[in-house]
Parts: sequence; structure tokens; C-alpha cells
Amino acid sequence: MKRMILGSRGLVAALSCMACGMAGAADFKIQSFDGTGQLTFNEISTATVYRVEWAPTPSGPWTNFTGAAGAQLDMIQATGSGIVTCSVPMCYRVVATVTNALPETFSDMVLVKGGSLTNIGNGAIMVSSFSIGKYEVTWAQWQAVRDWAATNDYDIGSVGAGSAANHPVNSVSWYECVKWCNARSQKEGLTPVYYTDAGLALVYKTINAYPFVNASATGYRLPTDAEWEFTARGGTQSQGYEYSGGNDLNVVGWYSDNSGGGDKAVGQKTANELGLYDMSGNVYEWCFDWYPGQEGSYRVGRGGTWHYDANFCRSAFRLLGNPRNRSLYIGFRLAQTLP
Ligand SMILES: [Ca+2]
Repeated sequence: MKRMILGSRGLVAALSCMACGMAGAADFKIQSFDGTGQLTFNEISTATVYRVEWAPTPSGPWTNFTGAAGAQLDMIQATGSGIVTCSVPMCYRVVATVTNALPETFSDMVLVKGGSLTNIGNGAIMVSSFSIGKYEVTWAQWQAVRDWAATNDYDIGSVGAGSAANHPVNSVSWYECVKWCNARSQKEGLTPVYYTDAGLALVYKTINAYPFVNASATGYRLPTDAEWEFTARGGTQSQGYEYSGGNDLNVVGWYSDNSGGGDKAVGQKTANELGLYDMSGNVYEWCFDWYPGQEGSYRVGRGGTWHYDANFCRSAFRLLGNPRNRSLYIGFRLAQTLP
């Protein structure tokens, strides 16, 4: 025979009596429950074993404290003194599992105020104001847009690779990056920048083509060579550093001497004067322009890579990039023309 009796002050814990007996609820009370988790109840003569149970509400459901964590709250032996005191759990914690992944949004665009830089290695640079990605496009961002693109007539459905969600995408050709920019624009309801016809009617979605540019569109695009270098050098906030954000590459970028042989999560080194990360190192970044003197053949890549030495990470350096090539060392960051 089993009879359940509840403590009459069971605001937090309820007591059950597993012994046979005639004691009524009025005889069985929680005497105290203090701020340190000490719970005291009176013994009743006909019970020798007690158990503390827990419930999220006064009406239940009731849970036993069994197993290693709460074994001391089960099979509580009577003391014979008339009072039993025990410690009950009253601490809670929340454990979050984080992936360190950046959100799949592009709120991380930085406004770059236009202006000019002179007395730099490549001559003068002048740009209008525009927006540019604070980080390299990540593998997670690439995949999110790529999946959308695959069901919207783009041919980049299986393109690209990444070491982890928040690492830069790699193994993407110049053409594929341009198409991805268009896909992202369309996915977000923005006017695409790149087209396959001079009339700007056919959005560039497939094959390797030399796209026509809608210069006033506010969709995503690759930065121009000038925009990239202007930004890398800190724009109007430029401090004249050799690398983007400093003269000590170990502080601002991942390259062959400090990368350990692989790309890194974006945004871990010190940002440059404009708050942008990884413009020196991690992965090269495709720019829109033809490489000077190689028009029709090669596009520009910028910023060096985790795989090569510091020389390639200088803000002045240009990579001669075959736009068809996919490489572990090249990704990109987004730019946007202002409305
Ligand atoms: Ca980079």
C-alpha cells in the first residue's frame, strides 16, 4: 500500500510519504525553505523514508531527484528527531552552444566615404563614396545564396568550398563570384548589377561571360580595383600603412608565416582604419577590373593569402588572376553602389 501525502507548504518542493500510515496532510509540513536551498520538514511518526520532488508549477508535473545529481533527495531516512533538513537544488543555468558563425546577412557593409589618395605606390586613387563588406564573404554566406541561386536558373549550384562556416569561401572563379553577386541581389530584391546584354535586360546567371554593368544599380558587386585599394589603405582615414591596418602584418593579417597552413575565420585580426578585416591576407579577393595591360585576359586579385609571404599582402600588390581559375587562395568581398 502506498499513500501520498503532500507538505502543506509545498511552494517549491512537495514531499511524498512512501510508508503506510494514517497521518493526514495537516500533520506533514515543510517548515522552512531558505535562500540557500535549505529545506526543512517535520517528520511524521508513520514514515521512515522521504523524497523531495520538483515541479515547474504548483500543480506539477512532479519530478524525482534520482540519479547522481539528486540521489541525496531520494530515500531520505528519518532522523527520529522530528525534523529533517536537506539541501535542494535552486540554481539554474543556461548553456548556449555557439558556432562562432557570422549571421547570414549583409548588414556588415561599411560605408566608405569617397576621396582621393596621393603619394602612394600605384599613383593617385580617387573614388566616389560606396559600401564594401566588412569581411570576406564566408562559406556560410556563399552557400545560403548558392542554394537560392540553384533554384533560380543560375549555374553555380555546386560551386565553391570552405574550411568552416565562418571562413572565407574559396575555389570560386571570378565569373562565379559575379554571378553570385547577382543572385544575392535578386534574393534580396535589389537590382542586379551584371547583365549579358548591352541593354541591361538579361541578368547574368550562367556561363563565363564578360558582363555588362548597370552602374546605377544598388545590388551587390565586386569592388573595383581602385575601390579596393582605397579601402585597404584606410580611405580618408589612411595612416599610410604598408598593409591594410598596420605595418606589422602579424597584427592585421594571416599569411604564410602565421597561418599554420590554412585560411582562418574572418575578422580575427585587427581591423584597418575603416573597420575592415582581412584585407591583407587570409584569401585573395577578386576585384572587377581587368589587370592593367591584360585587358580581355586577366582580372585583378588583391590582398595576398594565408599561403604566400608578406610581399603579396601589401595594399599596393595586384594579383594577375585568370578569371576562370578556382583556387584555395582566392575569395572576394562585396561592394555596393550607393543609391
Ligand atoms: Ca583578404
